[in-house]
Amino acid sequence: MTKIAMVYPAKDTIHTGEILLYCPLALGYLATHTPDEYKITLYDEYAGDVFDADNVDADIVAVAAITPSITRSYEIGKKLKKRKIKSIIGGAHVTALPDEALQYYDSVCIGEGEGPWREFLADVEHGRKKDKYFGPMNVSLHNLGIPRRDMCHENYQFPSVLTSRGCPYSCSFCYLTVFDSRSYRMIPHETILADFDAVKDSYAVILVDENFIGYSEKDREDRKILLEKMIKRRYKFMWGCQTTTTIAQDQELMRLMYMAGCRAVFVGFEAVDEESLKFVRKNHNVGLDYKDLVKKLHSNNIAVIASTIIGLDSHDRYYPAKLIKALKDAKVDYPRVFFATAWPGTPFFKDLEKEGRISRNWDEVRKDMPSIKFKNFTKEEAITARQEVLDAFFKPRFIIKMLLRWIFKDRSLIKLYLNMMKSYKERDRKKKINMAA
Ligand code: B12
Ligand code: SF4
Repeated sequence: MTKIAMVYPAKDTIHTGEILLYCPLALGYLATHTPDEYKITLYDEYAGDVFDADNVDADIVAVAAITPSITRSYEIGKKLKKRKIKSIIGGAHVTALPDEALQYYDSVCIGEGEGPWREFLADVEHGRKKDKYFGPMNVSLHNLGIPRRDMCHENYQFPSVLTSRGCPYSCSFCYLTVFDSRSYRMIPHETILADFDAVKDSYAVILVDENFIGYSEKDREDRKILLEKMIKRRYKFMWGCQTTTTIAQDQELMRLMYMAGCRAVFVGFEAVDEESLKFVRKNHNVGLDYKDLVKKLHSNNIAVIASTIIGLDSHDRYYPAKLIKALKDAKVDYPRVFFATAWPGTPFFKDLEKEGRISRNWDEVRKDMPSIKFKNFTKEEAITARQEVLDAFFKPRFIIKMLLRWIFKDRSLIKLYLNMMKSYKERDRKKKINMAA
């Protein structure tokens, strides 16, 4: 029997035993598209596994990598090449930089993985190999199937589910822009429902679609039908998803989302001024009234997590105060503040590269660390600016205000919050026991 090792590498395994929120799905989908005669073993280093490339007993190794784990991925690839173990790597980073990856791996998957993976396995079987396997992001998802759930490490707190793929927009900073012909496609309802059935005992589920509601009236009508089917099935879990700001235009959609269990949406605000929005090509947010958007979601009992960026060229030292005010005025429940980050292959990366402002120290290219040369901030100033925004929200007064907002409306989010606190305590207890041992 051919043995396959599937790996999510991580720079370090410091997350061992920690609460990890939601699981990645790439390898779960590839496992579904692997014929039965292969034996698959999962190594998720982010969740605490250690992949020992020097000694692993495998015929094929498949690696799913993101930018901050790429150095570790290449370290693994080097060892596999030495041992002549067949290897392939995929994900956004290597889709942008396939030739970099080919220095360490036999093959690289550019784009969506299921088709290329099947092709790669067939090639290995016939003693052939291609350097680059292409997976266009416009193929039908009718035969996608559901991801193998045993490929989701038990350390993750919540399962992820995907109900659609792709996004036709081109925000300049977005990692997805490296995928060619990335059309928005919905997964067939019966497949999604089978996937929901597989995770239905979870307390909460995270939908990792780029945008759950789609991009047209037709997409939204499809979503409504899906939501009605979910309501009929009476799932008990609550869920959250990512969505664009257009959600507020559709009252019926928000109502059905709540009825189907949605309690929070992660919305890409990105910026609160027109210049920045135009700079990142987030044109659909220009002129938008964030207060009205949040009000409409709140009136449907859906909480709002606002994703924002700090450190764009249009941001000066007054921007943090402006951002705090706008987010507070809008009454967002939870802000996420990320540093402007240049993911390889994106328009933002290409522009900054010409100006010598990007970092190729991939370990540090992540959204919670400054990695580019900002126009108006030093790295230290950018860190202070981000902290200023976070401090404005994560103080007891704000948290109590936010909790009070929900206590009389819908308590499921508060329950989730308490549930997570319980898990964190359990984690600390386990850590103490481990340390004592
Ligand atoms: C789940 C998730 C997590 C989880 C799990 C992380 C983990 N174990 O790696 C949590 C919440 C813990 C997390 C954390 C972080 N994440 Co995260 N996360 C995601 C998320 C939301 C979903 C990933 C997913 O399952 N997608 C669905 C699958 C099906 O798509 P896919 O991964 O692209 O895989 C397809 C193809 O790329 C290809 N493919 C991928 N791998 C392979 C391998 C082979 C062999 C083949 C053939 C094909 C192939 O085929 C797959 C199927 O078609 C994505 C955003 C998104 N919507 O994708 C961000 C994302 C992957 N995360 C990202 C980042 C930056 C992080 C953090 C570093 C955040 C930070 N602080 O900056 C941390 C640290 C992660 C780490 N490993 O060190 C970035 C990566 C950007 C990049 N260029 O690499 C993303 C894209 C979000 C973003 N827009 O910034 N994350
Ligand atoms: S940021 Fe969101 S809307 Fe913009 S291209 Fe990426 S997925 Fe699409």
